[in-house]
Amino acid sequence: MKKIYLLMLSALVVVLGGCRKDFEQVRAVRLTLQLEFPDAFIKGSVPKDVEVTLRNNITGELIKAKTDEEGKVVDTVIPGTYTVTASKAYSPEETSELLGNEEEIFVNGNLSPVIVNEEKVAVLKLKSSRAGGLVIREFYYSAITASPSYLYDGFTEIYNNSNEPIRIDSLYMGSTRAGATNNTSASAPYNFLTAYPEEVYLNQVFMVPSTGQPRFLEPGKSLVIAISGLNHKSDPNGNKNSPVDLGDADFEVFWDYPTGRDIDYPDVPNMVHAFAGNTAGFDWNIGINGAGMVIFNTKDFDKLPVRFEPDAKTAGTTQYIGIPVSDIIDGVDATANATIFLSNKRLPISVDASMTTAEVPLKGRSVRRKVKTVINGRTIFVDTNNSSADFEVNLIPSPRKWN
Ligand SMILES: [Ca+2]
Ligand SMILES: [Ca+2]
Repeated sequence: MKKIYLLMLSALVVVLGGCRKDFEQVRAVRLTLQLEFPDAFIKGSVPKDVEVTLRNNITGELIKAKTDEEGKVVDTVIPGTYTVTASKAYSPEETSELLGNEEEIFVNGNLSPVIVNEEKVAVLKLKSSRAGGLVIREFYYSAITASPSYLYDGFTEIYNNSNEPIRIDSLYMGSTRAGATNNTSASAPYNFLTAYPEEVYLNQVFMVPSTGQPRFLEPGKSLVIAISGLNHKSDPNGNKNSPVDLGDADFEVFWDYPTGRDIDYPDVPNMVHAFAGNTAGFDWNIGINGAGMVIFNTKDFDKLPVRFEPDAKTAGTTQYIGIPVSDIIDGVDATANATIFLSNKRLPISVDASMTTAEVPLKGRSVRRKVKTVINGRTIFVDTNNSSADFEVNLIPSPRKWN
């Protein structure tokens, strides 16, 4: 028996010797990720216990780890191309030791692509952002197929995830240019991210109307904003395949295009149309391949910069308005499917460290935030400013239903 093993072993050595290159390609190598806090943090602070996810871009395999006492993750991985994301939420008490002031914050970061051929050390510089009490709880953008496709039953639901009422009159919401179906599409990169990393560029912005009286959203309550405020399932203007009734939405988007094709539903009040980057389409076409969706408050909306996309591969007439990242309350970077690289994100890392997806367009699916816990009947949703961790697919979009 021993002889046979020896023979087999020597045969193996010959085989391996003959294709040494192939053998080396599958040998696991050591990857060290060194995380660093933003410069504003107190000198010597170390990002300990930060959740780090490594995704193999080819196999899709996920490796999850937490940083050690030195802010490092050391792992052995098979050579390949990886996407690394990191995020952690800090309580006001924890933040006071790191930044000096007491407020709830997030730190986030990503590296993509990380090409690992041999032993490698990569540094991931984190960014921080404030935690807002308002979050996007659900985002339905993927629409349905029903020859022709029906694109008007989308909605965004905004939720008060805090324990105090939050003012919502004059709250803005807006979307970036739509996502692409693949990484090689001309519309895949969003060149604003490299040129203006501290701003979010939007092509449509709407605002909750203000009557002069403060309007509050209570803890555990939500605001449903419909593309069009009708019962899409039963209304003759809807489509029987739609999964949603938005006849009781809090607001709808009504845009009186020259085409006159959008309908103003009288029972649902209208959002104020604050900015239009173009006038194509018949309603707010967010895009069945997703987009970055954000909510924000800003003081001087009229003074914000308006630009064309720098070095755009697809020249167009659309202009975009730049919102400072510091004004953003919450954002979700929704994309067409799980193959889209982080380099084709629409939102900066400090707004959303990664992306989420309804996986397939035209199947009536949404993305929704995962439930973290329920305290005295009030649901609290996961919020780490990292949508791949915070969100999940909802097979049947469910406005105002989460338990
Ligand atoms: Ca509408
Ligand atoms: Ca209306």
